[in-house]
Amino acid sequence: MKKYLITLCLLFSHLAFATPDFSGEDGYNLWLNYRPLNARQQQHYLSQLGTVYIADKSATTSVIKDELKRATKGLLGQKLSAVSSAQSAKLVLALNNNQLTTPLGIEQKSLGDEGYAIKQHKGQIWLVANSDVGLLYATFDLIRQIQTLADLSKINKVSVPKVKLRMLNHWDDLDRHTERGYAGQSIFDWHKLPDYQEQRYYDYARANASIGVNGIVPNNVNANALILTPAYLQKVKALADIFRPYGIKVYLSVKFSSPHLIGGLENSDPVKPEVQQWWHDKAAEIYQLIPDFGGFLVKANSEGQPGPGDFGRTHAQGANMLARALKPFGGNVLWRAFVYAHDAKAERSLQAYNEFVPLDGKFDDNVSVQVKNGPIDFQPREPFSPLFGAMPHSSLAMEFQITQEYLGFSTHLAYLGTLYKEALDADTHTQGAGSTVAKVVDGSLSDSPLTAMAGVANIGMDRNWTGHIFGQANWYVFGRLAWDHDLSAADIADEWINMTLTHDKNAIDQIKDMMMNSREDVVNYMTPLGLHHLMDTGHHYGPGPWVDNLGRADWNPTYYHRADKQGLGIDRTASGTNAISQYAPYWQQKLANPATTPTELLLWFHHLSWDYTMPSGKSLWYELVHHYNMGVAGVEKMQQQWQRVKNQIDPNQFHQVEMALGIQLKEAKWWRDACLAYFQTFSQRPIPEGFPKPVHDVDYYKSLQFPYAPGQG
Ligand code: BDP
Repeated sequence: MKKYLITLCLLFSHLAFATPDFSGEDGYNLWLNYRPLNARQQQHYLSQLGTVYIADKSATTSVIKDELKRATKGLLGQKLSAVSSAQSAKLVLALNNNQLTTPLGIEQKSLGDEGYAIKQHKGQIWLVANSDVGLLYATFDLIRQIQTLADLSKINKVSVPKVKLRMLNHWDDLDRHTERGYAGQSIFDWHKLPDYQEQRYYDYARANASIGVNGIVPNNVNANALILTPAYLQKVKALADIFRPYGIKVYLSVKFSSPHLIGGLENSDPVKPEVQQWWHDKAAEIYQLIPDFGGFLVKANSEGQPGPGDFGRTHAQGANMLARALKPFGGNVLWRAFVYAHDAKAERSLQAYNEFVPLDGKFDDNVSVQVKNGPIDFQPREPFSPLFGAMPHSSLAMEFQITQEYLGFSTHLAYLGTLYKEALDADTHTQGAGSTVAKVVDGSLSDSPLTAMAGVANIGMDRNWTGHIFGQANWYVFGRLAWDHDLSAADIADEWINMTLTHDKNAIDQIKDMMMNSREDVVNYMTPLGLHHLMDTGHHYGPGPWVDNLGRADWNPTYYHRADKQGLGIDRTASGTNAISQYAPYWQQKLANPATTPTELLLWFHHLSWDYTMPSGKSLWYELVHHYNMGVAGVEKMQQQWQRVKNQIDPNQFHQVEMALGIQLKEAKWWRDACLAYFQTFSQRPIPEGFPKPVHDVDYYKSLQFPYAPGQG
């Protein structure tokens, strides 16, 4: 009997060991994961916050109360007791303009519509704002302070967003397919709306409000005109009603040819009075349903989408026509600058600048031109787009991609905080040193008061929302930087880890190190040293540097890397495409010469010989091989680091990331081997000693097919 028992125990212990535990937190709660603090910490915060007074009553205050309840019950083991006077409360939430005069002497103006203050005052903690949405932001900040174990005893902060419109752009189709989405179907169930209102919508709104996102576009920029039909507008209204108390406005992607497609007009030429009238009437219809509707996002004359160019009109004429329809109701137009015209002779990286800079100053004041961070298309690394700084009389919005179309879908760990910061901190030198992209975007370097930052969402129906647990960090960091671009990527990573995964100091250090290096690892094993656009066709999954047979020259990777017997890289100096002429003189000078070009962008701007001597003293070929291998080594290191934190992470979350890292390593090697095998056919040089040779020949890598890779356009 005893023997049996021992065998049974051994069997079960073995099973427990071998089977991952998927019963714990699976990521659904995101960073609003209110796990209980330890008893000492709970005691500490309860003594500071035990009783609460909330002065105002509104739909948003209900959200505040619910969230405070949920957070304190989870984190502190009990909810705060509500009291009926500010004097008797430890925690006071008050509108600055309320009859209840706050004792803090905060100037109302300094907080604006959405800013807030959190101040310790004579043993009380005050949350003060001019609006209830400001108070909601303050509440989420206070919760974050607790989740990150901050000291509240001397808290004294004022926080005001640096950018006005902080938006998520979903590239979600009405049939729930998500273009470039890798986390399952769209969360927006258009078929069941308006009547069926998923819990997810509320949790999505909470998550967005917690990071300050105040606008969402639920439908794809490759828009379906149906979204503006009465039946769909009812569905949009249902979403807007849900999101309103969270301070979130709904915008829509619209198809420029809607007047023709759903309005029955002969065409959609923006100078025609009947077309203008159609948009005016449509705007009035929308605002009747949704009084705080945000406005329109437009992809026009780009990748086959219709636009004003179809009638010989400019982007400004098209954008202003829509802006004038929205203006009486306070709406805005986000007009995308992601254009490369079908007939353009200019090299692709030049085209957005060529089309838009001549229009500087011609856009109405409720239009923002939405520019991707780099001149091509969300590559793992690009220089900043030369449009930033080149249109000082226009509002320029930043568009980042949060979904990892070009950085490993949802199976690669790539923390994008470092990418976003690199872009925002880049110095355009357009108005002297210090003219950073961030200052263009936050309006300090332009005469337009409209400021905006958009992120292409990575959200879907997967239980953990983003496919990869660490994809959540990219949603999080986008929101935090849109609020305040001066925050550092490392500090935001620190917050996110504390809130989402663990409070263990050593584990935080390991995980932060993984995150901070992860994007560079991806750059190294995919597109090092300024290479770009090497991905395979259509789905963009995996390497395809050999592709040279697509309908347009600038869809082919060969157009961008220009590998030949002599060397590698595209010459964008005066002897080549002269794209450097679009940058300020400071950069023109630097970029004209490989020796003064930042190494990480070398092959973006120069075609260099395989034997070119790199700053390290080694040849270009050697450094290329070295970088591809550094990328792979980086993933191996992440795997080791992750194993080290195993005991500090919820098993379910741990296993998800563990499995994804396994895929990432396989795919990093695949990228390295496929690219090096291919480039070697030009360089005709051996793989330097000490580095592994590609496992297969190029033909093998070329033969791989992925007809069902997710997210195709
Ligand atoms: C590209 C995507 C494509 C999008 C396009 C865009 O591959 O699916 O429609 O960007 O930004 O990166 O409009």
